[in-house]
Amino acid sequence: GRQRLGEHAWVLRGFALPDIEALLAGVKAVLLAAPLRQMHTPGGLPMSVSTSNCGRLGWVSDRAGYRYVARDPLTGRDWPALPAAFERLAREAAAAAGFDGFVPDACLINRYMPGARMSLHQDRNERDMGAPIVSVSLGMPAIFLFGGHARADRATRIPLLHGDVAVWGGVDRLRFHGILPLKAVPHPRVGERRFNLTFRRAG
Ligand code: MD3
Ligand code: FE
Repeated sequence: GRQRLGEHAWVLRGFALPDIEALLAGVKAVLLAAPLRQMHTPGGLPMSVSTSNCGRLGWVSDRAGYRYVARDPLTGRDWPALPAAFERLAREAAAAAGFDGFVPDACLINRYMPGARMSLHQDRNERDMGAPIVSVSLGMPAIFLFGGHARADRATRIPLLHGDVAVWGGVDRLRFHGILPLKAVPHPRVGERRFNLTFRRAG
């Protein structure tokens, strides 16, 4: 089913389930070439989430700020290419939410262990704010915070489960959002972790 969160924000329940094995194989291959690492905020604090990227551009954060770069600073090489299953899923999910022609050039992989969280923030480092963001949840469940356009706006709590895909664009693209600290509820296939893939048009 398709659950509407905002004018241009949708959760597609279980949309990725038919492709789960291809997606997990893609995550495994990408993380072999571009290992997970803990980024630091521009303020110098380590994030509780570990990250990597695939696609032409990858999101990084350090004392110099948040930005997209073509090379992995850890290996000095280009980020691994987007696996075909990633690109197709992102395009099909965007179309199902009314965004035809979405071609992502960046995929951020976030890995949450129990207790990891992401505090309320906006995604404003992408050049093309007309393109949506597509997010795929794999593994342990999480509670997503869907806020408004000001940090102080009340946030709605939305569970995101293994296989759910969320799509955000248009007027909802700059909403504040976050993830509550994860509970340790081992997933039968993925174990005690959650992966979130976010597909963007960054360049
Ligand atoms: C709503 N990741 O990487 S994805 C991020 O589950 C991020 O790892 C979270 O926020 C995660 O920046 C949430 C869902 C998401 C992504 C972008 C959004 C929701 C959004 C942009 C605007 C509004
Ligand atoms: Fe975000």
